[in-house]
Order: sequence, then structure tokens, then C-alpha cells
Amino acid sequence: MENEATAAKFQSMLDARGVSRRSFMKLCGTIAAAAGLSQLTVAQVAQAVEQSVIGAQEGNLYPVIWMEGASCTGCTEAFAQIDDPDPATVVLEMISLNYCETLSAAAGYSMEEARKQTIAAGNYILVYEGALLKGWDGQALRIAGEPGIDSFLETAENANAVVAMGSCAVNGGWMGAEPNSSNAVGCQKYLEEMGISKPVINIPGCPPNPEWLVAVLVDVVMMKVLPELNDQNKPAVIFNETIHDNCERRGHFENGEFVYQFGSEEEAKNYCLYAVGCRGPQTRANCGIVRYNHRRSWCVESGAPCIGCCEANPADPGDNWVEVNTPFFVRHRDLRIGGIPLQPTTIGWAAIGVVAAAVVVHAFGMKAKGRFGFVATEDVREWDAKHPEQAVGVYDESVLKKAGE
Ligand code: FSX
Ligand code: SF4
Repeated sequence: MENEATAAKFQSMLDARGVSRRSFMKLCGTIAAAAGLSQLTVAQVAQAVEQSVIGAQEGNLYPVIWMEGASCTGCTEAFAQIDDPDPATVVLEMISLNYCETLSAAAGYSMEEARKQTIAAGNYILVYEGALLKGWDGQALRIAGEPGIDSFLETAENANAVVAMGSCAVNGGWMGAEPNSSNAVGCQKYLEEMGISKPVINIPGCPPNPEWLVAVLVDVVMMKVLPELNDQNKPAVIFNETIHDNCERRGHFENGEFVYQFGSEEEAKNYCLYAVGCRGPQTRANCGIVRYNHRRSWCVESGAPCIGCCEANPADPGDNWVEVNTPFFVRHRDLRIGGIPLQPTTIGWAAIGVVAAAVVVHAFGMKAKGRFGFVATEDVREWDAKHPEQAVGVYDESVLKKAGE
């Protein structure tokens, strides 16, 4: 009976905000997936959300502190796009955003007081956006009159969990690119360096999809579980598959149909963007499934090659997406598999193994012509032989010369 009453009350909240039951259940499906739960649990997820939101309405808001280090504020901007009618808005009514530099009306002394009071009361989550700058003894970034790294530590130490929101918070992001003079690092590494053990959930992206944060908050706040994390502490269901695995242009990749120039006939046909620099095969995130801006579209659908903004290795600020992926819009000269940079013609096949070889051959869309170990391939792609200056593959001079004969 109690559940029916909760469900009815919740339904009237959805109705009042113009959110359909169907789109709410869709969000619960995403949350279940992000928590690594079977889709059979969607009804239980819905029930937990209903009860938490109703509880929150009755005064049990879960406190969240959202701090910003060195960043462009794009993560907050992306998050602020969640507006109604959207099921995520309803979910966000369960948290109390006690401190957020960009979104809070208050500023200065009273804001800092709100942060300190929340820390003293305990039982909160810290969402941290932007890089931590250790440079010049932490003076490279001062917040409210003190080094930003100090206020981060003070807040992180007492939090139930830290959510590193955005690639900058995961490993320093673009600020970690050479020469990294401000000594940017991510939350996880800095906490480890300071000997503080704390659950860190890494949500990369520049900016990350706000729905990923909603899914994580629901797991932690309502389901009272940490989402299943991979070896980089990123929610596994969101970040274990590549962009390429779920891309709608994948059929064109398989057929060797590529866009070589923007504005071309191939682009108008929505061919694969690999030859104009798409990092989809190396980048792990489910952008193509969740999509952006109320699930309307996403980078590759709108015609922009993936620039790999979700690649952020929390253990290494140097292994950041800008360092690894620039220059954009030209095909990468190497592929990374498990951190090992590989080039199609420089791979020691025996050493790397047939699996890696097959992946590289596959990624280069080579068709059967010559022989390459156990894998049949062509020596040189047809396009590359005709346009060596725009070659998609990397070849020895002798191979190209032979192809031109
Ligand atoms: Fe970084 Fe967020 Fe990129 Fe910007 O603040 S992940 S620069 S979108 O905004 O931290
Ligand atoms: Fe899609 Fe990029 Fe893969 Fe092409 S290379 S199929 S555009 S992810």
C-alpha cells in the first residue's frame, strides 16, 4: 500500500513537470546499466528513485558539494543543460547542491561558510570539476584566498566519495599537456600522493555527458552502491566499449567508405570519419548510445570526428587526451592498444600477437589482397597508392613505390 501511495505521489510529480512515465523508465534503464545491474532490475531502480525523491521532498536531501579547479566551466555548462521536462531533473531534486561556484546565487564568504558547514555535518559527496594545480606550492590556482589543492583536500577527506567530473578532474586534462608548467593532476592521483584513501569515481569527457553524472549520483545516493568500475575507476558500463563499437557510421568503415575531405560528396553520404581523424576506435565511452542535449545528437552524428576527449588515464597526467590526440582532424599515425602505440607497418607481429595485428588490420579497413601473417590484407590501400600525400596507412617507401608500378 505504501508503495502504491509513493508511486502515485511520484507520478503526480512527473505529471506536474511534463515528464512521461515512459521517459522516466528509460532513465531508470540507463541508471541500471550504469550500475552494472541487469535490465530486470529496472522496476526496483524506479522504486528506489521514487522513494528517494519523495523522501527528499520531505526534507532528507543528500548534500553535494560541487567544486571547481582549473577548467573552462564546460562541465557545469553541460550539466546545466539538464532542464525540464526531463526525468533527470526530477532525480536531481533529491540532492542538495550546497556549494557550486557557478550555479549558486551566493558568493564569497557566505559560500565558503556553506562549504565548511556541509563538511562539518558530514555524509556528503564531492563532485570535483577541473584540474588540481600543484605548481608553485599550490599557488598556481588560489580559491577563496587559499591554494585550491588545500580546499580540495579539506573537502575530499571528509566526503563519502569523490566524483571526478570531466577529463581535467580525472587526470589534469588539457592542462596536463606538455610542458604542464602548472603541474596539473587529477583527483585520484593527488589523493594517492597525499596518502588519502577515498572512493574516486572518474567520469572523463571534455565536457562529460551530464547523464553519466546523474546515473552515478543515483547509484551512490539512492541505490547506495558504487557503480561497477573498471581498472581506471570509470563506470564500466559507460566506459568499457569504444565509440567505434556503437557508431552508426560503422557500416561504412567496414566497407572502406571514408570521408577524405570535409565538404565532399563522401561527407554528404555520411561516410566514416576515420580518414579525417576520428579517434572512435581508440576512445572508450558510450556517447553514441546516450547522445547529447536531450539525446538529440552527438559529435559523430553531427559530422565531427571524435577527438577522443574521454581518454584520460588517472594515473598519468601526461597521458591526456590533448597530448595523445592532437593534431585533430588528421588520421592518427599510430593506434593505441592497451597503452602501446602501434603502427601498421612497424608492428613486430610475433611480439605483439595475432590479436593486436588483426585489430590494426581491421582498423585500417584493409581488404584481402596480399598476405600478412595469418591475416590476408592488401599491401597498400587503393586510395593511398593514388594519393600518397593523404595516405591513411603508413608504409615503407619501397611498398609505395611497388604499388605505383
Ligand atoms: Fe575540463 Fe570542465 Fe573540459 Fe571544460 O570544468 S573537462 S576543460 S569541458 O569544463 O573541466
Ligand atoms: Fe564511427 Fe569514427 Fe569508427 Fe568511423 S572511425 S565508424 S566515424 S567511430
